[in-house]
Amino acid sequence: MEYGFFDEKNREYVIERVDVPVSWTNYLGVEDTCAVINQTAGGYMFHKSPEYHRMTRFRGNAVPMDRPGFDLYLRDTQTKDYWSATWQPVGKPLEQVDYSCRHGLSYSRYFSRYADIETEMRLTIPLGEDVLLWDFTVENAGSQMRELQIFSFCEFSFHGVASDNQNFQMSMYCAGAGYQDGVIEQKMFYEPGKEQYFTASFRPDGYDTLRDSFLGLYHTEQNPEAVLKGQCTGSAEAGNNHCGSFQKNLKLEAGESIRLIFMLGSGNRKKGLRIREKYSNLNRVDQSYRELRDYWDDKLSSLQIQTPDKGMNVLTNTWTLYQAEINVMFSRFASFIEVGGRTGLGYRDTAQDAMCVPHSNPEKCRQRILQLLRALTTRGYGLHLFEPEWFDPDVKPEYADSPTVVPTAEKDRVHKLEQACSDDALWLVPSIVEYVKETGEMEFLKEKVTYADGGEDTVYEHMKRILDFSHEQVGKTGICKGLRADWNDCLNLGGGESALVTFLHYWAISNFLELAEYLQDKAEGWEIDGDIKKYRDMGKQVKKASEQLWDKEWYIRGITKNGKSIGTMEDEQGKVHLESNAWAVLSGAAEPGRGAAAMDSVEKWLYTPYGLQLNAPAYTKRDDDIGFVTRVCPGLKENASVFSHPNPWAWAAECVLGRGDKAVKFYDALCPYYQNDKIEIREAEPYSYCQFIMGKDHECYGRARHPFMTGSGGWAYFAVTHYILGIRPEMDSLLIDPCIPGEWKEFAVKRRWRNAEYQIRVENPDGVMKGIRSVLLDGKEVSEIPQMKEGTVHQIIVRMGGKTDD
Ligand code: IFM
Repeated sequence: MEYGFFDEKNREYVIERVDVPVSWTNYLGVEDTCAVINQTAGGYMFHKSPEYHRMTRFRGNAVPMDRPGFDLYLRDTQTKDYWSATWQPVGKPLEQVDYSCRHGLSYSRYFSRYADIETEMRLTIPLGEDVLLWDFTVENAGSQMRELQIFSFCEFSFHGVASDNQNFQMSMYCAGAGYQDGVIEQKMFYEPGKEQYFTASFRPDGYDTLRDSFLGLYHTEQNPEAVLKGQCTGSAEAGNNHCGSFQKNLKLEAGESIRLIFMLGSGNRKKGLRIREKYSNLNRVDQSYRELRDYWDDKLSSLQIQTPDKGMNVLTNTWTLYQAEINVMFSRFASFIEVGGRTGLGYRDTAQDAMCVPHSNPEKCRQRILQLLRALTTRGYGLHLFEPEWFDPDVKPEYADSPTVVPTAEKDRVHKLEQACSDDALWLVPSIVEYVKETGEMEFLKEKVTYADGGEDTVYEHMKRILDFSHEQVGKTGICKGLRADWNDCLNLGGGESALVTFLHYWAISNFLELAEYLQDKAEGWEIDGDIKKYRDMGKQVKKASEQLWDKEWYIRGITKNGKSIGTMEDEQGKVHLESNAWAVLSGAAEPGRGAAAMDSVEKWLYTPYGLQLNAPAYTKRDDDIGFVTRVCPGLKENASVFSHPNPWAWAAECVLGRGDKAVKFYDALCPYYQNDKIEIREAEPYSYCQFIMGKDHECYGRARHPFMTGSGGWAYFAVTHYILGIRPEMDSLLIDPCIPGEWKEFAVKRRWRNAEYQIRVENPDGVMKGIRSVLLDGKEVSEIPQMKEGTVHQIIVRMGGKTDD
């Protein structure tokens, strides 16, 4: 069953049936202010921190779902009938009202048609301003003059998730709201800087600043009393709960329309007045749309693909990059699942996010990498969850005075080794290497950066500490310890050992060596022969140790602290695990014969039409020696669901093996685009990867949960572009080494790299899956593609096939 379609031309997903089974999310804002919204404009907004600087409220996991939001109501003064511009919150029967929603890149548009009245509301946060614009057009599409009233509603927060949800005596009586000069201001009385405003491009005919006055006692957002009566009450008060509600009375002749702009922003009344003036000019509003479009055009144009796989094209060209970018911008703690009660950066997640988009967002990736480097301890492990402000010399801790924050205690706690996850910092090594390959900024490696526990050293030295930490933290077999967790949050091996981390360590060492060897051979001022030798030896040791992980047909997942192997031929539950097998191959540590056998076992045991399960069969008996995974319901999350994030590792692994048909088979299975017509099963939006899809052992097999904020977006993008299409920057050249299904006859990619454009056409006349016969650069055969002059455009024709002698 379909609920909508991809409008490729406009880069929008069009939701035609808005009664989707779960919220279908979009993210507004690309700088400091963000709104998380759904297909009926439910959602919330924050400035910088969803935890400490909430602008609007959200009642997470509540019924009805996803309230409050950014609501507009219409009321016919003659009939007294009322409805909302989005299906919820009024929820008129869908047979009576025509509703639809278009989610685009950093904006959403909502349409309604009811009783000859047509509306469009567009929500967006313009570049350069911390304000949500509600751009509302209402048209009388009938043949009679109509008298209408428009009401807005949003609910202000007490500036923090904790203040909104507990101990109201400490928050409710410190905040107040009032109306003056066309602006509602809400403020914390004695905390300057914590104000927000609501204003509009017109003078209102009524207002409410108190939530309960607008809604009325025993009413909800579905039937606000002010709307029922057709009159706001003019409420204002120090203390209490606050809202932004304006009333506008309209007379519309037949065919007449009017455009009104509502503005909800961070800042005081003075700022509200400035913003009001700015965006009362509709040209400025339209200009802000063009600016945002240009912003995304620029990003998307850094890589565009045209392959025989439609879903791959639509997602990679727009939606998967969008998802990956949103993760880098807002990290993981703002969604309809994570409703903002946690904040900061997760070490491993951020490190992986930063690896995936340095071509489209080098500044943000650089910033994230630096934040992670500063949160690295001198011993070489990263702080699993931290606030960048703790370590950033240029940022004063903005929320340090909040009664809900105890940065010092938290900082001390996370410094302890027992809090360390064994994989966290390892992800950062390839991210740094990717950043350097993308930008060519070799000087970055010499930049001095502080450590979380004092002292400073270069970026290069930080990388070595990371590798050394994993080298020290090994069990008696030489396999890396699992510590608190090892990417899989629910595999808590402690002093037991993790195959995934060992393979990841090997990959990080290989990445580091590629960089170090380049520096030694080609860059000036690097005498690092000693390092190269040391890490080559380390790599050999790791590879040798990893051989013990082989179990006849696949790699085991690890060994518990009590010596039990996990994921063996003998196991009846948790028999085969995706992470260890994909990483054995992807890292290059697996012997060729074993690699292919391991991935065959992955297909045999883990493949489903919705993607690869993380493990199988599901655990059904609690075993704390293995970890929390054995307490999770079978088929959900880490216990045998199709966990999306590691799926791209398997696509990449298949490419390492040269099996493009399997890589794309696995890609297509997970690809949300291909589940657009299965929403009765999938439930979640088809334009975003979700954290997981329920596995075979669950009665709701195929149902997807937790969109957007997952590493799957970044990794899917990375695996498609770097491995399947095989286009990846090296230290000083652009490598093209695809691994595709044999039936693909050709594909094309436009790639911007270091400010030159490469228009690549790959031809596959012999129907091979891997192997390059020739490369033509602007008509001349070359052995590699060098970095070309900035601003130039180049044609590249790559012919796949076996090598010939002629
Ligand atoms: O790797 C983790 C991630 O850090 C948070 N979400 C779940 C993943 C797998 O456990």
